[in-house]
Amino acid sequence: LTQDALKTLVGRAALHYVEDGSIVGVGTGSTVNQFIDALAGLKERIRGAVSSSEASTQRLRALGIPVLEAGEVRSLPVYIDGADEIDERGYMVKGGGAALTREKIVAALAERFVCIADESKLVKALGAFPLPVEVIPMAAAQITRRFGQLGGAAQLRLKDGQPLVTDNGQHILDVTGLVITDPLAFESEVNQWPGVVTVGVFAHQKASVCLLGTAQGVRTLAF
Ligand code: DER
Repeated sequence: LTQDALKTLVGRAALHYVEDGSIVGVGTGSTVNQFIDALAGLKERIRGAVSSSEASTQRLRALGIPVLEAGEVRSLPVYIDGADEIDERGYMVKGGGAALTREKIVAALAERFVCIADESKLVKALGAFPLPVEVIPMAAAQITRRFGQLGGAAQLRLKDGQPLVTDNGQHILDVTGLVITDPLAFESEVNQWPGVVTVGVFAHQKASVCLLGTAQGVRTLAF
C-alpha cells in the first residue's frame, strides 16, 4: 500500500468518529484532505465544520460543507487532524502544513482529538522532524538564538524564495537538532518566549486516539 493509499484508508476510517448532527473540527494537510473528501459523502448528516486553515476551508466549501467560525461554537465532539510525528503517548509534532496555530485553537475546543496518520509518523521520541514554530517576525532572530542555546538550528521557512506568511500574517521557523525528552515541559517553556505565537509540540493538546494506516490495515492507538 502506498503512503497515499494509507492516508485514504485512515481518512475514511475517521468517519467513524463523526456524530450525526454534529459540527466537526477539521485539521490541515494531505491526510486530512482525504478525510474531508470522505466527509463530503455524509454532509447531509452533519451541521458543518470548524476549520484550521484557509486551505481546509476552501476544500470544505468546494464540497458543500458549511464552515463555521471557531468563535461560534462552545465545544466540538471531535477534532480530526494529521501530524508530522506522534509518539506512544499521543504527543505530536505538527505544523508541516503551516497551520499549527489555528489547529491548536480548534483542537482546544474539542472533547476528543483523533489523529489520522500513516505509519511513518509514529516515532519513539519527538524531534527528528524539524519542529515548526510560528513567530512574530521581529522576534525571529532572538528566538533563533534561544533555540541555539538548546542545540537547535532554526531556519526561516520560505515559500517561492520569500518568508512564508501564515494565515495569521506571521512567520515560521523550522528547528532541527532538538531532543524533546519532556514534550509537556518543552511546550510550556517555548510557548512563553516573547514573540512565539505557537510551538508545534502538541502535548497539552495531545491526541486522544490515533488511527494509524499500516500495510495490515488501520491500527487504533488510544492514549
Ligand atoms: O501541518 C500539520 O500539522 C499537518 O497536520 C501535518 O502535520 C500533517 O500533514 P500530512 O497529513 O500532509 O502529512
